[in-house]
Amino acid sequence: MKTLSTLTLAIAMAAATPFAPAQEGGHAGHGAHDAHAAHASQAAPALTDGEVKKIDKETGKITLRHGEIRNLNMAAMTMVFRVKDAAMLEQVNVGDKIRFAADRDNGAVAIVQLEKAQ
Ligand SMILES: [Cu+2]
Repeated sequence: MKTLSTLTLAIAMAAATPFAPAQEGGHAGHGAHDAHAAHASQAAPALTDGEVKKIDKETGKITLRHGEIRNLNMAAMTMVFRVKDAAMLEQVNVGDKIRFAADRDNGAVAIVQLEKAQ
């Protein structure tokens, strides 16, 4: 069962891959990002504590060990998230303690807010 769902996911991701290469070479010009400028006025889900385990800038994904995410009904675990804005990945490093908000974005879970924990 686990193997099957993993395989299905792999196929789904492979099918979606044409997205990623379109970004190659497009990473110039990332200047000074103010980590706090992204605090939007929209009502965001409550922040969850996490720790960065891995960052994949190529695919816009981040692996987090996270606490309970109440708005997603998700228990604490380590998992890979997609980030809504790739610039979020520039703000953190592996090993950082963070606070983040994840929500469903077109049916898939994505990190919609990310900040370093102080
Ligand atoms: Cu999770």
